[in-house]
Amino acid sequence: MAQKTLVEEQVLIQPPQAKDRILDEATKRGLERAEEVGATNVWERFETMQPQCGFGKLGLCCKNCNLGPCRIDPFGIGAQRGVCGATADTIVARNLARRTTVGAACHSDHGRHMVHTMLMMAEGEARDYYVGDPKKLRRVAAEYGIEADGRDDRAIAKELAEAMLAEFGQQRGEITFVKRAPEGQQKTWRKLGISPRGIDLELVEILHRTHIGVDNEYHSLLNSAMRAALSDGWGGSMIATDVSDILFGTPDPVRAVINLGVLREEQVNVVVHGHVPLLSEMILAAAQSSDMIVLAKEKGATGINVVGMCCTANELLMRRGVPVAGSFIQQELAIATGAVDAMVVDVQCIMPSLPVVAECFHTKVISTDPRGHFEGVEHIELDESRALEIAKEIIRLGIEAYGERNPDRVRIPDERMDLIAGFTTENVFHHLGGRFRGSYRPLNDGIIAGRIRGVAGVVGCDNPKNMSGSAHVEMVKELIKHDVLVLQTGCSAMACARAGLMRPEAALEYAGQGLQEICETVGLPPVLHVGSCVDNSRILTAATEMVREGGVGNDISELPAAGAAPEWMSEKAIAIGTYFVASGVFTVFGTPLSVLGSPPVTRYLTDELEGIVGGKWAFESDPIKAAHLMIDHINQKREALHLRPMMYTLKGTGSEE
Ligand code: BF8
Repeated sequence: MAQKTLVEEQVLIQPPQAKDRILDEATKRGLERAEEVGATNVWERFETMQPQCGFGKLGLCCKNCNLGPCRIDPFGIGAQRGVCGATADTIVARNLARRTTVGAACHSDHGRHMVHTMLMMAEGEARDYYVGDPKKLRRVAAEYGIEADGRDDRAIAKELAEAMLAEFGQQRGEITFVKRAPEGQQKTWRKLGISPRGIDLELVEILHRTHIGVDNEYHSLLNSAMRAALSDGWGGSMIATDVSDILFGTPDPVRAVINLGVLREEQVNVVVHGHVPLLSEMILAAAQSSDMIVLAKEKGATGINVVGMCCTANELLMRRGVPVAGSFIQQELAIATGAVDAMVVDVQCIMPSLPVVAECFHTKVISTDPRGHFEGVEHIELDESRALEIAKEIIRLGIEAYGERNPDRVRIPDERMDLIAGFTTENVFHHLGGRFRGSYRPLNDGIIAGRIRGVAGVVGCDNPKNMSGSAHVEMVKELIKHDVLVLQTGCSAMACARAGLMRPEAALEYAGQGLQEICETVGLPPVLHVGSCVDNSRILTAATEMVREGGVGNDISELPAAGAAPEWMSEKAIAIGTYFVASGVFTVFGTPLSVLGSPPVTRYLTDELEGIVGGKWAFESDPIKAAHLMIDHINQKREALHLRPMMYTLKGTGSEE
């Protein structure tokens, strides 16, 4: 039988039963329990939604104006233009540009919120916050040209916050962190006219361009989308990461535990879920205060157990070693354990179904961000001027709910896994060199000598469409087996942590001999957790440090490196993929972007872009094949750099591959 084209696969092939592809035991147990109690869940809804809209998958549906909705026939038989006259190329490019913009806006608004709080702290209005890393404050301030000598932290923080806030509305020039990128990337962006000028400006401009009858040319639309994404990667996200480090401390490697089994039967369980660490840090502090602990004990609990969900989990994990209850796909299952007393949510990736699942139990869902509301959910808004007080109010609700918990309905899966997290651009490769060789030299030397083949960033969401976390695990195992050191963020990091890949022992169990030797020498896992999704900015700066150290490429596109999001689902992942590609990284997504309806757009993204920005996209749903696309790319880069052949052959095969 003739092989199906990617378009036919998207439109005609039904995905296999979503539930059958769950790898993680706790997730399986959790889902069984959700089904037992009749709680709605993402797998059931995914099945109900089949078949999903083929026009949507291919990017061929347009509802930007009221001449439509229009859709273009992908097989060339029906309509080939929308009512306004837009072609498939225009429609597909406009849709992708808008989705990129939404993702970039989420990260950037998160960054703005962090900066705004830093300003309030500096002006004495947000008294529960303080400068957690004065050295980083001074380093970042220097990049903004702010004088630090002889000034106190708050004065510097105020000036830095004002300078950063101004970059959101900046109309001319370039945002400051563009200067962090290697020269090669900076030149490419300027030549192509995509160096980001101001964060909000780039996002608003895409909304303008994608209105009916403005930008109708797909190259122009896609290049503008790259500019918007760069304003996220080297702007909003990078600001979010750095200000989080300044306020709450730059992470250091920390041991922790992950999976639904971190919930505690005998304690008040408070799950902090979402993205912005401003309230969750306060909740953690409140839960550790003696008045709250006394209150919890009065209700019969032995204590208060704060655990994380989604990227809020990554933020608290990285800096405080707080246990991680779960990733995106596990959020409903946490409630279905019957052991969650309060689930505190802010923004992004919070399933609208949570209150419905919570109705089956005693769980109190509490929304806290002015941007994020739910039907029937109590809203207690974070007011930064009395953050700790609000955090205590929320903890009190959790303690009250604990009093209503029915112990007979509690089923906590007994699965939990150790991990090490807390790696950053500042510390990650210093560990490879040991305490006295704080530079990227050992990493670059390891690559040059053929012990480490290269570096991969594997990031993004988990998704029932692509195997509910197992695609991450399969891909990452294949990469480390081939001596590729893996950096991870987001829910991808959680999937691999659950599978034990973030323990130092994982090097012995799964890594190729070269990577294993290096990991064993310095006691590192072969898979490094570098944080939340805004912390993908750490991967950009780590790549830049590798370039700066020398010997492995003159810019990011020359590095033996690749990126992937095997199970992406969020528009933020599109923005991340776009700024990776625009920064010179070959990037593989597990399901195609919704662009296959336009062969020219697809060709531009997956082929021609490489000659323009140095990076390009690939789409591959099989995680092993996807890993080999990355390995092949890394090998090509090694050859171009005339690096030595890999030092060891692959165990048991007698060949390098
Ligand atoms: O920002 S990886 S599901 S939680 S979008 Fe969301 Fe995706 Fe998880 Fe974090 Ni990122």
